[in-house]
Amino acid sequence: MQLNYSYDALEPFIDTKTVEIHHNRHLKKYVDNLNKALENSPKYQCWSLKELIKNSYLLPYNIQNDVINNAGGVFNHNFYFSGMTPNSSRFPRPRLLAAIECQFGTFDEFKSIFKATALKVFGSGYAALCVNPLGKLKIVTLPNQCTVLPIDLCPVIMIDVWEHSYYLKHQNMRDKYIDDWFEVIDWDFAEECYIQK
Ligand code: MN3
Repeated sequence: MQLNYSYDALEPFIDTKTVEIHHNRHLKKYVDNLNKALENSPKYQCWSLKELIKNSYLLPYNIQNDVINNAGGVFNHNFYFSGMTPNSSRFPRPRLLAAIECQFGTFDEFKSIFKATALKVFGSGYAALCVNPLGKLKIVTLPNQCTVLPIDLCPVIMIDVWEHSYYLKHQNMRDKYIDDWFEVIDWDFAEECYIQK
């Protein structure tokens, strides 16, 4: 997946080296490993990431785990990188904002609940604001490279809290990283995800 911003575009919030290594090495590794897992199973190579993740039980047993972990890694990273922009409005767009206010009170209250949730992820994983098929918002955490697809949710915003996402700049201060990530959220993308659900 190509980024639609340069590696240094998210400075000073997310540093150049972190974005470069995260995209060019971590995400690339998931892509390479997924291709490797599927190399002897050509009939599944045309399946989308969503199809692979949701229907992984249909795959040959010996590749199921590799496909779930690596397709999950690609799906989650694609969403994470697509959800950031150097031109953030720093505030949700109208329809998502209305839903956030309806469910959490104010944007600031939502932010503090989301932040507390992202801080509580133990070990490696993600925190996400999702929308369910009825349009209700839900904050969830995902361990490792699990995705929201099997629980029938659509991500709206999602933060990677694996240490490789922030350690070079923020070291052990995940809370500062979460604050900085809030400065680069692409709320136009989030609005689209919310509307399309
Ligand atoms: Mn990552």
